[in-house]
Amino acid sequence: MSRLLNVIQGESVDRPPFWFMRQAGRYLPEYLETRAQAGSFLDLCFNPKLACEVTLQPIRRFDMDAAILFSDILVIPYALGVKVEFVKGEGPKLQPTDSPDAIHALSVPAIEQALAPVYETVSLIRSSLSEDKALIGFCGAPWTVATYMVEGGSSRDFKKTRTLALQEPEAFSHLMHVLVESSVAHLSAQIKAGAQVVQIFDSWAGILANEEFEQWCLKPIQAIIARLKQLHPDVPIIAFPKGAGFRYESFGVESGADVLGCDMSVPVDIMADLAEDIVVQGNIDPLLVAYDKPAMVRQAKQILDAMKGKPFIFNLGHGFIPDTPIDHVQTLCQLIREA
Ligand code: 1CP
Repeated sequence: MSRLLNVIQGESVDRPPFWFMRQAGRYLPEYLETRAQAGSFLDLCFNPKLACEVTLQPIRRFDMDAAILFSDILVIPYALGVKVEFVKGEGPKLQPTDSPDAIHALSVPAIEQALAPVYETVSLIRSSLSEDKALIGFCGAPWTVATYMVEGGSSRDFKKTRTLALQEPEAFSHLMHVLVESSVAHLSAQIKAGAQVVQIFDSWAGILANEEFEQWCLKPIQAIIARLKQLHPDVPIIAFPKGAGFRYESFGVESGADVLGCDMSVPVDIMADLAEDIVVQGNIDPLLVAYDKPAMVRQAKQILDAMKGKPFIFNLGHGFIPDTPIDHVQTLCQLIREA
């Protein structure tokens, strides 16, 4: 069994398990090579052999305790029939779903068929991965996926999405319903194919106003978790409500998640307190890992020190950025191994 699963199940471990968000990706030369072979980014996501290869690349180099399926949160809109493209240097571009008519035209798709290559990738990874590594599946939280669908891509202020939720609550609720159902089906299919843990990424939870947070971040995630717990009671769930700030504590307890993913705004003493109630994952600043090795070492030691003996998974506060030097990652892994 893997250290990651052991910690989640409350067993003692020799050192904290670790993996990193965006551990596969553009900071690795071998990723760039496979990426160039694959064609478009979505071609890579839907090519089981190549997607399995890029999932395993960081494990070969750094020997983390877990692999995360190589895919993207935007395969859900794709499965819903939305046109999704990844434009070089510009990020994702989607055909906007920004009117009540466009939203009501959406229905929950037959995910297992629509995303069959993803589940084939999961089983290929599981059969290639050693027993002591956990395989993590994932999806985006409904709120975060909805922002990409409504805005038609990344956004600076998310004004269209927040306004739509405010002015067209019925249509927006339908969109969230479709995303909750699709996410349950998608995570469940990943689990059936071999994922042993799943993470729900709410990357844009932090832009919600106080009244909106409960409705559009907490409740949809609670609904997904409650349904998954019925279907797969033994599969642990990590929830990552990025930017949730002072709401982290109540979210941890109320969401029903097994593990609470902390972003880099959460102070280390607060993480230590949170770990009294739930397994905590986090939260070194990926910018330090990329650009300031001495500060990275200091912060890693602080985190390891404060979380020693507690139910804790070492990770970043958000994903690696493409500039991250490989030797900094190696140093970080070494520090964690020696903890
Ligand atoms: O090769 C490339 O140029 C594409 C870069 C890239 C990569 C490597 C994208 C485009 N997605 C991914 C993979 C990815 N995305 C993983 C793989 C597993 C791993 O972590 O190693 C995961 C878990 C995601 C999840 C994802 N995609 C999130 C949630 C996590 C986060 O970073 O907040 C989000 C918001 C996306 C959307 C997305 N995908 C890609 C881009 C450029 C974006 C937009 C980000 C933005 O709006 O700022």
